[in-house]
Amino acid sequence: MGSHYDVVVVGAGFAGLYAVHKMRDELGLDVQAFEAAGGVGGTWWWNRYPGARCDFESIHYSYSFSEEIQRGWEWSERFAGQPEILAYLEWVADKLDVRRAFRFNTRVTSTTWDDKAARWIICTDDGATCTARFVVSCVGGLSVAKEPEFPGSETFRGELYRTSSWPHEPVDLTGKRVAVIGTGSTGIQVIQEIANEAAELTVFQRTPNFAAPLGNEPVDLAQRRWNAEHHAELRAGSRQHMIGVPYDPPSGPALAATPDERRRIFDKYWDRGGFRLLVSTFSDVIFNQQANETIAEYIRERIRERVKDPATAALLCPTDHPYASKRPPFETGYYEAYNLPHVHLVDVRSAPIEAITPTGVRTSSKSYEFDVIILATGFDVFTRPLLNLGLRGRDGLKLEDRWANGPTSYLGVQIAGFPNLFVINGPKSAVALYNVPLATEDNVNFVAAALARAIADKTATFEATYEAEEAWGRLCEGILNLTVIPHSKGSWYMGENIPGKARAAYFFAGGAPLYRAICAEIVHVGYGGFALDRVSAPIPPMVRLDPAAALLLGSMLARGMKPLDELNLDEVRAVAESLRKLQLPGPAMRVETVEAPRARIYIPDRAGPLPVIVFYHGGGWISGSLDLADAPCRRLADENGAIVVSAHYRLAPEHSFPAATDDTFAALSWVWKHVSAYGGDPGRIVVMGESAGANLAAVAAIRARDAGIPLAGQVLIYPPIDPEASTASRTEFADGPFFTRAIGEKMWGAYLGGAELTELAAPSRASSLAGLAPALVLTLELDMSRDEAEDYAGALASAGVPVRLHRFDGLFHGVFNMSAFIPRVREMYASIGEFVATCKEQITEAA
Ligand code: NA7
Repeated sequence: MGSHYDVVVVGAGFAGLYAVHKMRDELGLDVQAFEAAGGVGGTWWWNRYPGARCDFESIHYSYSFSEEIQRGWEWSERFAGQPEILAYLEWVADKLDVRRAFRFNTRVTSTTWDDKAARWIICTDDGATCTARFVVSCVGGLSVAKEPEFPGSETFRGELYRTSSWPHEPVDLTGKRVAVIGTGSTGIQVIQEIANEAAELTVFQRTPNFAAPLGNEPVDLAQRRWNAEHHAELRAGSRQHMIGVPYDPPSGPALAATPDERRRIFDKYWDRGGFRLLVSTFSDVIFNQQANETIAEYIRERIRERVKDPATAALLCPTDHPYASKRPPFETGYYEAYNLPHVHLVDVRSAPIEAITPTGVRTSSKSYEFDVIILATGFDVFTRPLLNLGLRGRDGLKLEDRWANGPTSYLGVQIAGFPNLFVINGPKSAVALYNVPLATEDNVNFVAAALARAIADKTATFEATYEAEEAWGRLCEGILNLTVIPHSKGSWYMGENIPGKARAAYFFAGGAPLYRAICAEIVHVGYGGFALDRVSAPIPPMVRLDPAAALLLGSMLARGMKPLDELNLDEVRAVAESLRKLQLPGPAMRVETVEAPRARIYIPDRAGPLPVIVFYHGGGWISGSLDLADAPCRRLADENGAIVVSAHYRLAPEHSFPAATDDTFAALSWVWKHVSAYGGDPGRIVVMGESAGANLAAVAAIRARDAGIPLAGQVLIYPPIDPEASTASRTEFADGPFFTRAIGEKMWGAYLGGAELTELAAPSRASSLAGLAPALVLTLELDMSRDEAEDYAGALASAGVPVRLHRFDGLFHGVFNMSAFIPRVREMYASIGEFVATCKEQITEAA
């Protein structure tokens, strides 16, 4: 056995260079690195094809960790070409002096876990073996080319090139008949670059792509310097942006805009170039097929404007997949290339390529002759580069067996069963939709912190648990299913570009802010979801989120939402009112207002007498309004065929306890006496509230019992019950998601205003709960008030009150007001509907 190291790093791209620097220079570890290529650069070492360039601006597609590196390099183009990016990475490698950590031209062939010694055994293709406590894979996601499906390439008598292993010496295409197979990002870059060089260029296209302008241009000297000097302000906010670049936020949903507004916004971002067309136009294009079609048709129109021959234009217009369901490519003069007389487009969807022949390409309908064939047919993404490391984990577990049904991982960083193996930008990481250098730095930093922790604690094994991996997999899949991405056909996004490969979620599509927040939470709770020396820490709340709730939280983070407890009173009130934008609109109906007590009465167009719901809005007793409750009350009235009275109450701290409970009880008493005038049945009143409003509803139910007001039911939607409750959920969800213990305490404090805690504030303190109206208690898994609400439901049941308890997994406090973005809120309405219907029956039976 050869040498032993603390860490073996594999790969010398963006990830490998930074990982070596971080582990060796910052953690002081003994690091050996391997790279199959002859030098540093990763993707940018291999992909030397004509026209190769990045499609995030170079000022963003570069490292951010070092002030010196950011200041020291000036980019000559907005989107640098491959030679400049490679030169940059070589310059960085020299600056960090990391080359000496690498053995180049050395491929790792097997990586085997030795459980007894708690270390990895790494074999390389030069016959050497070494061992390491940790392996950090920096092999990249798109680093293994797809195997060509057509036979005969070895028989071709001309020159055959693959874009992903392009020769280092110049390739002269002048005067030659050239074929390009593939029209993904790579094919498009090659085609537009060589169109003017080749004598004849024939493009074999199977699926047309939605290419949009890149917007590349040279950067003059003064601007270059300015960019280097002002990197901090240029990059500010990048990490809080969904895709890791500080582009404009979108202008709301496309479906809410007029055709003219849509055109104006699409034009604006079409001209500004790159991913802006996707992320700065409209918020729904990636989520809603109908919205997506507006942008898809816009791009098709632009293609038809640019390509002169209508038949060729038609062939270039994608119609079988939504925009951005495949990785969107960007172009510079791509479509104009097809106006050149010597550029030909061949549709190999209708007549597939059958073989490469000694003289060219044969499709099912025709043979073509070429001097040069260029294969731009894509990559076996994410899984193949790791499989090629020959990984065997605990008990000889082979990675190919583990991944037989598709990749599994936790955060994309670890794979259960493979202790001490860390992956930078692995399958199910955020990298596919997150500016690569920043995604890379985030992952390397996370891994370095994990290593530091393991070393400090003398932890022999650090690994993801199977349960955490499953939860993460569910979240990745759930989020992806909310987007149009699964509607792509043949995309590497879904693993579908490789025949026989498992169709799965290969990446986390929740965006950078959410991914970063989840990683931060995992660290904060002591590596939740990981097992250190086989002792596992619980999976943190954010990993257990309902996918839609996760996405909503991600977009709040991207909009710079501060934790609620850091907001002042006016800001909390503004946030509460802003929740209205997250609600589904309520149906139109007759609404009456009364002033004493102040209330809105929602009256559906049904024959009465109707059941009655008295509703109290949420907002922590300090915020919220009848406006906030408007859409929910309309929906409750419509779905339940009920008169809904939405009752105003005075807010703290201006009006502390008992103002709110007095107001809400007064409203209930008024309803009992007067609701028949509005078509309501005073014998069928259900008192209902959300959050603090649910606390008020519970108290109102007690006061109603004591005052002899008959209630048919009480619906408590995640009620806070007692500020002094000491429950597991208060601890577990103290930091959210969304609603924190600190804001909860502030709200209770403001409401009570120093008053003594009695049953009129904390209903569980009532001397007796017997004789209360039947209750429906809705609780949320990821809510700090969950346990006190469930305990209250238990106490009601013990007192003989009929109780239904319904807990919703994956949801956090406040979601009742987020129905437009969290579809499962409809389950809460359904539960309420069933309960209210039962209340009717009870009363009917009693009558
Ligand atoms: P892509 O995006 O996977 O594109 C590969 C292209 O090759 C695509 O047009 C494929 O058509 C085509 N292809 C693959 N196999 C065949 C066969 N058998 N016949 C005809 N055409 C075929 O890879 P790229 O290298 O362009 O881009 C990869 C990433 O690099 C890119 O997303 C950026 O992140 C950077 P299909 O669509 O499958 O019909």
